[in-house]
Amino acid sequence: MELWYTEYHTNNVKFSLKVKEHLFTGVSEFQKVDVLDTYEYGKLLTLDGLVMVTDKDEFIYHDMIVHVPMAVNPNIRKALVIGGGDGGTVRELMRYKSIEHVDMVEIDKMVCDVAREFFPAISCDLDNARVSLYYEDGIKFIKDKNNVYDLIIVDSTDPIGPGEGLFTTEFYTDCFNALTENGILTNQSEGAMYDFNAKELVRSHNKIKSIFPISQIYQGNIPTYPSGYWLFGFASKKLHPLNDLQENTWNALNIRTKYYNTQLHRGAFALPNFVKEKIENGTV
Ligand code: AG3
Repeated sequence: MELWYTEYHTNNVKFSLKVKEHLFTGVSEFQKVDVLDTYEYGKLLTLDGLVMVTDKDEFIYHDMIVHVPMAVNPNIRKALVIGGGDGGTVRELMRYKSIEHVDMVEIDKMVCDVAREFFPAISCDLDNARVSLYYEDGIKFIKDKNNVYDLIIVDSTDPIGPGEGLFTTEFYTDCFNALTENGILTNQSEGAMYDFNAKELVRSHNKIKSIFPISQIYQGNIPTYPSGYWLFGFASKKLHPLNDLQENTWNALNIRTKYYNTQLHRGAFALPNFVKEKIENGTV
């Protein structure tokens, strides 16, 4: 008998992976958490049935959400990660000696527990001495923070369920206030191919660009996310993702990455016309 996991990317598109074993299923206060062992992508973590990470392609997402802002400001000392319970984002941040401290706020402890048990290579820095882990609602956590973080990474789910409040104007305004003068915000911004994702991309970008002087979208290829083509947001008070790219400084750090490099950094901001149009027009 064959066992397959399926995520509906739209009502008319299914994405399926052949499964060796269903390793974990649990229902937390916030969502349904599952771990599956798949033939092609290794272990897979899903939340409410949607792909979050797989062993095989997680490096792409985590490289892009972390190294892009770090190469624009390699002097980042204090960072905040909202969501990211699997630990991949924190793992990449910990590769910079210059980072003094990371606050990570994950609403659902079950995600971290499951990551520790089934994804040791992703969760390996959750207990790093430079990381403070809070099992709290990121929306509340950030409210009273002023001028504290050089970098905020919103490593969220899709804007349905517990991730929804992380796509609001109020939340982005709180991020703006929590950032220092050179502060950068990166977030996962959904996709552009399917309407559901594209609507969220445009909606969140419209909000962020009304708050931050600099706001740009960049891309990465993530085979297990809807359409395999995914987008990220880069927003900041001062630093431009291309004009301020510290190419030589970043390369001198000698951080070995599997996806990111500074040439790709430039290319990531060169968007296809169909995406540019949606973003510029502010509609899908
Ligand atoms: N964050 C999830 C991105 C959205 C995926 N969407 C989907 N499969 N429909 C990933 C967290 C990784 N740290």
